[in-house]
Amino acid sequence: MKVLLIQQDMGTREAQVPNLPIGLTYIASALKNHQVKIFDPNLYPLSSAMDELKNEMQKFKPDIIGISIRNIDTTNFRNKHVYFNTVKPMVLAIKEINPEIKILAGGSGFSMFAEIIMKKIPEFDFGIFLEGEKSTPELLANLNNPENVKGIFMRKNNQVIYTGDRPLPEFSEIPMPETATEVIDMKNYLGPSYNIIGIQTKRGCLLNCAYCSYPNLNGRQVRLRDTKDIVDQIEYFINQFGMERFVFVDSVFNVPEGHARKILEEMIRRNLDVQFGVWCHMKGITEEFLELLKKAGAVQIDFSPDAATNKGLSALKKGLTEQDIKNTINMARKIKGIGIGFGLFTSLPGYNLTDTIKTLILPFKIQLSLPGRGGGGISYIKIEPDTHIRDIAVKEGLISKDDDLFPKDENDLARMFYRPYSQRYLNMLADGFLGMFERVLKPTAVFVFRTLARIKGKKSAYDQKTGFVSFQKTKK
Ligand code: B12
Ligand code: SF4
Repeated sequence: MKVLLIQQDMGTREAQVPNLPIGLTYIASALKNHQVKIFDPNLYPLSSAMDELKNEMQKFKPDIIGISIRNIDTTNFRNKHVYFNTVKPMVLAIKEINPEIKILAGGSGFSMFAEIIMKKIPEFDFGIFLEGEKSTPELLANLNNPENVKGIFMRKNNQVIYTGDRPLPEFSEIPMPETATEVIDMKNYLGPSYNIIGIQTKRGCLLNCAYCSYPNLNGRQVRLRDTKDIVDQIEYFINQFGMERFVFVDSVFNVPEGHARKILEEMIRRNLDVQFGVWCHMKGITEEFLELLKKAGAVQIDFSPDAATNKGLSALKKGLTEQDIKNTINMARKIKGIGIGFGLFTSLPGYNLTDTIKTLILPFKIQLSLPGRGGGGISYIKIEPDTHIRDIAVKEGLISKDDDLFPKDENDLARMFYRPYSQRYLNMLADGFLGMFERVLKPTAVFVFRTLARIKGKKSAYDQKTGFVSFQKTKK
């Protein structure tokens, strides 16, 4: 069969560099017996993307279409945007070219709201729940008997039905993501940010943070991939496409640590000339491990303590204390020339003025300890389905127990953040402070650090995500 796999259009071209659609490259590798092509509308200007898609359909003449719905919204209170609303217009454009074509949906955003999306977009014939490497080829082989395939949303007698759970695929057995030029043009993803190309070393997360949907999407057991295979993949990307930077997309890279260590040691042994970004957990992190990361090519290490105080850390079930944060900052000070980011939330269960102030000043402490290369981003928790924070929000009357948490638009999205009424004054304080930080303090800090970098004769890199400047060496 001819299968056209399409990435969701983000609906905006500002500040968003198109990421390599990693989920689709894995699906394409699972569909080796079919003729597959990946189309990414985000590579084209917004005004012409749908025409490009129609052209692609006319040229390739697919028998079936798959759409990846990765993001529903920004999950960011200070930049509220609903991405999902571009999906229906894309489906209608597809149907305009071929009204009979079957369309399947998949992706993490889809899986978080599978039944709702199937109901909202009746043109979707099928939905692939969770990881699709096994279920997608099985479905294509059983299009006349889809009910026999587990892990599928489908329609029967005008109702949406689910065919039942299936085990998540064994990650070590899944082939390397498909990157053949007739499937996807990797040259489009060699941009200046390390966030564009993702490399996955494991699936699943052993931790259980109160707000997080990752374990619902990829399981609470970790499924590791062979370390040699991973380094082979990185080396192949470097040699084949000239990849200079990438990001490890794992939930946390250093859990379990032995696996991460083997990958880094192998990268060093092979002397790979590449830079990367990575998320690490603070528990068990050592100066020696940070050094190893740097030696292997890490230019940005992000931590998600998520809370600045013991009260918040315990409410979020992080398994961390304020001391762990301090220790990590102290260790990071000794590892020079590398960006260190800390993700934080304010407005956590039970927060008072002291907790809020401690949260607001932590990014400054980080900046002072790691001048020009340390950053802390503060946001509010977006309440996602099937998470512990959702149960707390229901108990506290913040949302109703029937709330499907699917945002219709930006106004609707606003109420889905954990901002309890009892903390309204604290949140006003935080909003004012964060607004001032965005408009005044951050641009000033960026200016100062860039000037310092210039005086010191070093290159500086400004990170859009963490909003800070680092002195790391950047490749041309
Ligand atoms: C790594 C990551 C990032 C990295 C991506 C780096 C890169 N180059 O790939 C960075 C930091 C850049 C990032 C950014 C963002 N992210 Co992010 N990200 C993730 C994370 C942790 C892993 C994604 C991943 O790589 N998975 C590995 C691949 C192989 O899996 P997959 O894509 O899910 O694909 C599988 C299945 O979904 C399915 N599938 C996928 N598509 C299709 C299509 C078809 C047809 C079929 C059949 C099957 C199928 O099969 C695939 C193989 O098994 C997820 C959490 C998660 N567990 O999904 C969040 C997540 C997807 N991100 C999220 C968000 C919000 C964002 C941002 C919008 C944040 C922001 N405000 O800027 C941006 C958007 C960027 C963009 N352009 O898309 C949210 C989305 C939730 C929501 N409510 O919308 C998630 C779910 C995290 C969360 N908060 O819960 N992200
Ligand atoms: S926040 Fe990170 S460490 Fe915590 S459960 Fe989610 S993916 Fe795992």
